[in-house]
Amino acid sequence: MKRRIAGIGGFLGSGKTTLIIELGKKLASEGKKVAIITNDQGENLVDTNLVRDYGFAVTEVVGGCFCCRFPDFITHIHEMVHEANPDVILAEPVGSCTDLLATVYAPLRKYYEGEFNLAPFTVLIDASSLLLDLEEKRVFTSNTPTGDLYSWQVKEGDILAINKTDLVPKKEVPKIESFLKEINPTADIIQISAKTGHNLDRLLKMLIEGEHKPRSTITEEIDYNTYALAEAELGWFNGVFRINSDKPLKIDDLMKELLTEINRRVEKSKGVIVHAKTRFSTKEGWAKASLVISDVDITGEVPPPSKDIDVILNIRAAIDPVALSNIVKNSLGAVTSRHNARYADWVATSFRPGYPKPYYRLVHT
Ligand SMILES: Nc1nc2c(ncn2[C@@H]2O[C@H](COP(=O)(O)OP(=O)(O)OP(=O)(O)O)[C@@H](O)[C@H]2O)c(=O)[nH]1
Ligand SMILES: [Mg+2]
Repeated sequence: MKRRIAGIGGFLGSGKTTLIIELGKKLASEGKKVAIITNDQGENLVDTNLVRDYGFAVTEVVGGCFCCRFPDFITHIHEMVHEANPDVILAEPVGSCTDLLATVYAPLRKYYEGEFNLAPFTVLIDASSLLLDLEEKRVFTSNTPTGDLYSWQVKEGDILAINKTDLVPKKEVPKIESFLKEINPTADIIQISAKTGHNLDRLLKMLIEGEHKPRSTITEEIDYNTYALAEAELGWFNGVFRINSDKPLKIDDLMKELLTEINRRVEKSKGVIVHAKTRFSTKEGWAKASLVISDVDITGEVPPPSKDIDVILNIRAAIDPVALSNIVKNSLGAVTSRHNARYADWVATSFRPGYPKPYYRLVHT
């Protein structure tokens, strides 16, 4: 039996994990077995734990993107196929990654044709971020390495799913569509909201019934130096720690306070958080909080106040990674001391992603 692999890409914070969970729930309700593969440059991932929280079979490729760690990607998929026997595998590449058609889709088609069939490659667009950007002509729309990376992501989508449409006025969406069409005239464009569920049935149908086809329309060559510069503009922080207190602490307030404090300090250092996400868990449950463009959004069923909280924190920000790590530590110190609490068992890494060196690169195949 051939399994279907659906790649769900898109920039950091565009809603990939949220969408994957929602699509996974829909597939499961139709009796299909779903497995998910997540990916990051570092370890200790909020996304992997979150997907597991929702009960899905999950595996992760850490320490580099699917393209640079293609053998790991395949080994992990094979293990998951053996353990979970999935009909559909939903794959989330790192949000700062591109050139995935040549480095992941083409090798899958060439060397694993008998095992997998490929759904159209979906690229998510955060409608609210892009709209802000279009209005102020900032990061994604400008002639910067990040703007270039973003364009490549858009160019690669068989499907461009404009996500978070619940956050933008309807009359503004055509602006986004025409921006996308100019970069990628052949993609199927669909407006969705992973949060409200808008158009997800339609998108799922496209993913289950459609086929990824080799894209002869991409004729230019990606410039890996520019791509590497874009990735290197970001500081990466992945950490785990525990918060202990003599009195029970309110989980949602604490998550908000921590992310807001970190954001305030990053802004003070002239940095910008692209996506900060955290998972707080207690004996009684878990919740996730995300900060994209300064707003904190909480998902999951927030557990009751607790004295012992396990935290995973992942941040991608335009700031020096060492400065970022110090900011996280200082913010955590400030927030815990405000509540007469303490933090312990701190394990963290911070770094800039290295130069992308894909294992395979098969162009126009
Ligand atoms: N309002 C709204 N929020 C959304 C939607 N989709 C995702 N979000 C929120 O956007 C934030 C980021 O979502 P994620 O699913 O973590 O994004 P991601 O693309 O997986 O992020 P990275 O893995 O860090 O690249 C979360 O707070 C989500 O709840 C949507 O359709 N509408
Ligand atoms: Mg994610």
